[in-house]
Amino acid sequence: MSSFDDSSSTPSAAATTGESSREDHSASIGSSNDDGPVGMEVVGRSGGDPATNDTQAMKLKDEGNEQLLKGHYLEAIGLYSDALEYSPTNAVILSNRAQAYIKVENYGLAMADATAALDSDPKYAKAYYRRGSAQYALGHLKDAKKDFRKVCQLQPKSKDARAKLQACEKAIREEAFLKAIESEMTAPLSDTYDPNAILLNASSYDGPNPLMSDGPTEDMELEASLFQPGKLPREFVLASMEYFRNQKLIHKRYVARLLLTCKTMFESMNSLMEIDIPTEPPEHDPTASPRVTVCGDTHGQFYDVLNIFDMNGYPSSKNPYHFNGDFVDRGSFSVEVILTYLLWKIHDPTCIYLTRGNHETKNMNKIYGFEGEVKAKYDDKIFELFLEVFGHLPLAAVIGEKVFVTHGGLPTDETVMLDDIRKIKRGCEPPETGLMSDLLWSDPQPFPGRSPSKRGVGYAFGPDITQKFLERNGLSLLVRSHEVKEEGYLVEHGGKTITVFSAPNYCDTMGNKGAFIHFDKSLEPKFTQYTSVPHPDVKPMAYSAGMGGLFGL
Ligand SMILES: [Mn+2]
Repeated sequence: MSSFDDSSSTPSAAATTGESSREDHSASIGSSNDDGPVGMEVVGRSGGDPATNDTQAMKLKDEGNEQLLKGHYLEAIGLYSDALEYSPTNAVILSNRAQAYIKVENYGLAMADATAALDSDPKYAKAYYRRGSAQYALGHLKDAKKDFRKVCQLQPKSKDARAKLQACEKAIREEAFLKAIESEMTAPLSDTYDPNAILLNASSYDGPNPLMSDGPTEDMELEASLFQPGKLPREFVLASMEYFRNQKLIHKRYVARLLLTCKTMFESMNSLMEIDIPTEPPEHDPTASPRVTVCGDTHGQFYDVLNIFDMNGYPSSKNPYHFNGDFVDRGSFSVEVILTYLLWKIHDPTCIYLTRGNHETKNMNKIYGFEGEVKAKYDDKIFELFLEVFGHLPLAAVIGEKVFVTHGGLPTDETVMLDDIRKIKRGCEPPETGLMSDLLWSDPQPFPGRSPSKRGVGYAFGPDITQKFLERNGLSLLVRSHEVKEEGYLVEHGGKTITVFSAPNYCDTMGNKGAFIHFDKSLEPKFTQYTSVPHPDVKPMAYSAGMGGLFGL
């Protein structure tokens, strides 16, 4: 619980959030959404009796606080926006809306609101706190530190404020340390890490082994050979998924082998994948048209991923899947989700395709749970290997030569060709700007042109930008993910942009459906929607304790 929280606070582990769009929730958000960049002077209903306006504003703010508490972030944003129409420069309301924006990862809007709050009340500590949190999420550690220091000055007795400042200073020191040793230790961990040295004690591990024999083998060469692309037995993948379902973990030695192979494999691929529509239907559904299944964000919701496979069959070369990024964070079964995808990938590289999302990154994993989860379930070395794998994930795909798929959205530079995307250099965290960041972070907007992103990274791109990109590259459709949608998907830009999101009831609070898309050779999208299934009682963000605390979660 954060003492800076105007709306009191959300229950610790359950407080989680969604990336989300405002356009498609206009009914619940209110008309003030169309007002353009937040933080601008809003000319609203002020003009009436000041006392009445104030009462109205406070009433709407209280309603907003109630929604925020329930984890209904979009509704809260709508109510705060309505309140601001009556009291446009109210620092408390602006600061509360900033908090709601942080919950849905709209860091750009959060910073604008917090700054506007400080314009009207330069001594409002909570607004510095909100802006510091947004800066921190964006990796702007030094700016974050300035804001947290200001909070400490304004509230010298607050232990909470000091803890935040210290966490921030620690992160800055860590970053400086990593930079300093970079020159001596240029070799990635994968170059020196030796899975053969990991002891597997047969008496304490009752999980599956890749030979599918009674116990693990001591023949390291044989074991390693099974973790090569195309060699991993399907039975082992299925047995591992079953083991995960029962909340057990396959042995660290297998995970290490898997990650090392995946890193090498992704490294050898281009940043843009070409995926063909199969010529034969899935084995389990021989009368269906041959198809590729595209899924959006799954965010650690392992039991919902199992449900997708129940509905749509296991991955195979005749039933290929494309998971479009954001496999991890938020949901507390992120390890199980990503291991499942990687096991399938090594079983048969043509049965599953993976593109990187903005959550397959170090900064996000620190805040939204995956780092804590891997360290709790395995260790810090395994986490480092995961980061190496993420760094080499491809960034986009073209399905059937016509459908462009990427996690966030389109670059706004109007000369970008597929070949430029194919050649993007990987093996790194996404830079602040440029092609990689645009693909991972951007969102569509309903009106033409480009705008600064509500998130503070990437851009918002209009229908004209989509149209020109598709035309220039001989494509017919953009499929992207990255934003929760009430129906699990949303068609925009005159049918040219589809958002698909596959984590139903996101973070256990959003109430949305999940969806996936089939593309057969007609390349007409066919949607399947579904609701969430029960999962064991581990709340979303349960492993984010360290950094999640920075966000008043
Ligand atoms: Mn995303």
